[in-house]
Amino acid sequence: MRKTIPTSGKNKNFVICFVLFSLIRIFVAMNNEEKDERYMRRCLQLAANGMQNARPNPMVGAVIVSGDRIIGEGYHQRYGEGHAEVNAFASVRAADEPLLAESTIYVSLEPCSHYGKTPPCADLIIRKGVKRCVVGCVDPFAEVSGRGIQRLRDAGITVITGVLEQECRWLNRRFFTYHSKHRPYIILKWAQSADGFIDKDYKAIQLSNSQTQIRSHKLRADEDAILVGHTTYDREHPLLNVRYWSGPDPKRIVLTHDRPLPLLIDDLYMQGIQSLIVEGGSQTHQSFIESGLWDELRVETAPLVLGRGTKAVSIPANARLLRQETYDGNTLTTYLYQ
Ligand code: AOF
Ligand code: ZN
Repeated sequence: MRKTIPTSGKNKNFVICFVLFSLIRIFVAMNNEEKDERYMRRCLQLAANGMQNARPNPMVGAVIVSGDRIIGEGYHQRYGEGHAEVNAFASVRAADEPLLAESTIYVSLEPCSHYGKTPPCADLIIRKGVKRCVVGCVDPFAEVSGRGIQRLRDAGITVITGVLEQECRWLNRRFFTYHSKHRPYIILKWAQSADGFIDKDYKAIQLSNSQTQIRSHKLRADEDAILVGHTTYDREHPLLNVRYWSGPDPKRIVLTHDRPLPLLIDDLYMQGIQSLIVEGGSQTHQSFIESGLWDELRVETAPLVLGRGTKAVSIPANARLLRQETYDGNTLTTYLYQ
């Protein structure tokens, strides 16, 4: 026989209140999460403006929010100059300064805790008296690496971490690879025919079109160094500079037998080079792949059948397709190491 527990009117009211209260809490939490992501997206948008000029520093964006209004925003514009947080605070109007005590600062990278070219941003945030800080990702730089977040918490600021973490790390993939793997971010890049040859009868042939050439030159302007094997160098004497885009030329490197790959990569690390494009040929690509020294593959495929020549390397089994784009008949496929 089933027993029923008698529920008094008071108890019923209590249960209803509890359920309502829990629902409101869930709703508020979901709303906060959505809001945090929205403002972190704005940080990422701002940060990306630092491409080219911020390096070797990371690209960082910061947004200061009071209620539902952005009262300040900024990004790290140029190496050696103010960090994102400094620029965001500087943009707050005098009339809005009193709102800082009730505000949240969003930053795509952990605020720094060290004296570099500029004083610690964590101290600035504490001095400005904001009550909450939302961080995209932890700074991998050994001098910071969690200390900025700790300093904010010790000062009684509520710190939320890991909002859009993957996107924040992806934006600074060169900086992250450099500081955590102690080597540059490596992009292997080549152009091939539809039947997988990188030249025609072992002689160089133009496979890119004018649109993909522009993209290649933008890539050169965005990365620190570019490398070719000695065979390609002797055969083609490539210029490897930026001509169809604007920006700095990458440092040019030729891979020779007298410098084994691990030594060369160590050397680039010591020189502070955070990213490297490897343009080939196939033997050079093969040695990078065999050593597991790559992060990204960029393959351009032209709609041509060549039949004979040097074969492009095969896409390794651990490559994950990221995207495919077509420019005037040529396909650009990007893969990531996984
Ligand atoms: C931040 N906000 O906007 C950036 C940070 O030599 P400095 O003073 O410019 O410091 C460079 C280091 O500061 C850099 O390696 C990285 O760890 C951090 N970058 N930190 O709080 C920023 N760009
Ligand atoms: Zn800083």
